[in-house]
Amino acid sequence: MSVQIDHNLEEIRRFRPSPEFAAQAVASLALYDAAKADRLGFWAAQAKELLHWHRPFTRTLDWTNPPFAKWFDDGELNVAYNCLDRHVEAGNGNRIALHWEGEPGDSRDYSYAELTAEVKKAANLLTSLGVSAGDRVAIYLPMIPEAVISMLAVARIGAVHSVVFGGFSAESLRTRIDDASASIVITADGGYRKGKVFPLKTTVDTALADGESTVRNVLVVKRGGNEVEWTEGRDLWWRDELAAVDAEHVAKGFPAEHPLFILYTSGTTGKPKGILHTSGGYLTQTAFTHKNVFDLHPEKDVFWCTADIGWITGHSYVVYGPLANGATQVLFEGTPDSPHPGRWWEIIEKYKVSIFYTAPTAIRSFMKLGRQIPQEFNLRSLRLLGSVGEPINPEAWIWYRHVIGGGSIPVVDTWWQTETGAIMISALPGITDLKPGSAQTPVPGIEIEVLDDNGAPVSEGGGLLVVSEPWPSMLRGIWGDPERFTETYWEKFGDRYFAGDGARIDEDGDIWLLGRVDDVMNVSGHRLSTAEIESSLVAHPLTAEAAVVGASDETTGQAVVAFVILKASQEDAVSPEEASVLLRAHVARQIGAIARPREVFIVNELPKTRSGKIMRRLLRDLAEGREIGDTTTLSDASVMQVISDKVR
Ligand code: 6R9
Repeated sequence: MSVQIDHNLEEIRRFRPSPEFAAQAVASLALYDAAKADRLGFWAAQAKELLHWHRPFTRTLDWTNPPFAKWFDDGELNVAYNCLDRHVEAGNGNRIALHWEGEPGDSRDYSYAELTAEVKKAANLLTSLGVSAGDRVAIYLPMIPEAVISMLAVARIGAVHSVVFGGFSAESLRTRIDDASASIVITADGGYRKGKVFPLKTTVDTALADGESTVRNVLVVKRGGNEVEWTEGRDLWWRDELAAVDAEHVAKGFPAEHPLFILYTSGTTGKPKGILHTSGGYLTQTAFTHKNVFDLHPEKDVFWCTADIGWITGHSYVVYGPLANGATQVLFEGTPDSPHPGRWWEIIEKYKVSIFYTAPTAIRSFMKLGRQIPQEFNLRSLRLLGSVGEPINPEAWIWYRHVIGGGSIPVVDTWWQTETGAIMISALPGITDLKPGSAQTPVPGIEIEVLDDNGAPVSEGGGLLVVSEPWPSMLRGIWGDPERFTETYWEKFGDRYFAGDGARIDEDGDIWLLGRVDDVMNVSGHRLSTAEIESSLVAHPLTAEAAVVGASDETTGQAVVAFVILKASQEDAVSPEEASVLLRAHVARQIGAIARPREVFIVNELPKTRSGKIMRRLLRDLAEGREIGDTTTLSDASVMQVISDKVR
C-alpha cells in the first residue's frame, strides 16, 4: 500500500466547542444514540422528517441482493418539489435561495418563489422537447443560475442529468454524452473566467461534429455574448424557448429508487466511471448532513460552497442539500483571484456569508499570498468553516480557523466521495472536540472500519477505509457496467464497500485519511486517473511510451508529472523542451486543463519490473526530489540512474 500524504502524526491540538456555539447547535449527541440503537429506524425517521413524500414508504432498506441496495423503495417523492415548491407552500417563497454573483461583478438574486417558477418553465420546455422520465440530459454550463435551474428541471420530470464540468474538453464531453446516450445538451454560448469569455457552445459543436450522436437538441443559454455557430433544427436559445412554454407545472412523485443523476469520475483504468445516484436515499443523506454538519439555521444563515456544480460537491452541497433544507446561499461564477486576490473575501463580506465550505488546495494558495489580503475584509459574519476534497494539513486547518474564521469558530473536515453521495465522516460542530488534520468521526448512521488487506480490523497504524453497512446516498451502480461496479468496490471485502483510501484510527477512535491507495491522483481536490492521462499521452504521434505519477505539490496537493519516451523516428524532429510543451498542451486539449501535467520529462527508458510493470513508486520519488527507493525488483537497476540524470 502506498500512502502518499504525510500527516503530522505528532498533531495533538484539540479544540473544544465554545459554550455559545454548543448552546445553539442543530446537531446533538442524541443523534448518535438514536442511530446506534436502531440504525435503519434512524434513517427512516430522517427521511420522514426532512423530506416530503408523495407516497410514504413502509420499507427502509432492502439489502437482499448486495451490493445493489434499495432505500425507502416503496415510497414516492419528487426531488425538485422537495427543493422548491414545498418551501413556497410553507410561506418561505420570499426567502432568497440564490445570491448569484457573476465573474464580471454582475449579480442576481432568486427567491424560492422565483426559482420555483423558473424550474417549472424549464421542466415544461424539456417535456416539449420530448424528454421523459429516465431520459438522460447532459449539462455543460458555467456557474450561472441556469445550471441549478436545469438540474432541478431535469429532476422534476424524472429525467437523469449528467453534468459535465465546463473545463472538460470536447472529447471528454463526447465520451460522456455517448456513454449515457444523452438526447439533449444544455450549454451556454460562453462563460467568464479571469476576465475573459471562454467558449462552451463551440466545444459542444466540436464534440458533436464527428459521426451520429444521440443528441437531438442543444439548448443554449446566453451568457458570454460571444459569437456562436448555429445548427438549424438542433440548436435552440434557452430564453426564447422558455418564453413560449406554460408557466405552470405540477410535480409528480417518482419511486425513491428512480435515477436522479449520473456523474463521471476517474477510476484506476482509463475510462471514467458514470456513478449513478437515485432519489430518496440521496436526498435524505444530503439534507441530513447539510443540516447537521453545517449547523444550518435556514432562516438566518447564508451558506457558500465554492465547488463547481460539475463535481459531486456542487451537486450535493450547492444544489440538493441546501435547497432541500430551504437554505439561502451564494453561487459564484468566477475564480478566487480575479480580478483581485481578495475576491472571495469580498463576496463573504457582501453577502454576510455565515457558513463557508471549500477545499484545502484553495486554503493553501491563500496561505501563500498572506493574511493581509483576507484581513482587508470584514469576515465577522462567518461562524462555521468546512473543508473537503483531500486531507487538510494541520497548518492549513489552523490558518483557516484563525485568519478566515477569526480564531474561535469550528472547522469541520468532511470526508466523502462521488460514490458516497454525501458526507460520511466529519465532526459535528458544537458537539465534537475538533482535531486539526483528522476527519474524525463517522456521521450518525454511518459505519466505517479500517481493515488490513485480509479484512481484519487494524487498531494501530494504517489500513484501508471501508464502509461496512449500506447507507442511503450510496451509489447504486456504474452506468451501463454492473460488473465494474462489483469489481471496483465490493470484491475486496465482500459486502463491505472499499473506498480506495488509506486511513488510520487513533487512540480516541478518530479517523485520519492518508490519501488514495490506487492509481487515482488528487489534484486540487479533483480526481484524475494516471491511466487516463497516460493513454492521452500515448495517443500523441510523438509518444512511444508514457508513465504518469501524482507528485506532492505544496498548493494543489498533488500534481501530474509525466515521463515520456519519444518514438525513435521523432527524436530528431523536436527538442525535448518542445516535445514537453506540445505534450502538456495536448493533454489539456484532450482531457481538460486540470489534467495538464505540471512537468513532462522526456526520458529514454522507464523503470520496469521483470514482469514489465512500470514502477511508478520510483518515478514518484524522483518527481518529489526524494532519494530513490528500493530498486531491486527492476529488470535493469541502472535505469533509474539514467532517468534521474535526465531529470535533475
Ligand atoms: C467529495 C469529493 C473523493 C476522494 C476520496 C479521498 C479524497 C475527499 C477528503 C478526502 C481526505 C477529506 N477526499 N475529502 N481525503 N480528507 N476530507 O471530493 O469527492 O471528487 O469523488 O473525491 O477525495 O481520496 O476518495 P471525489
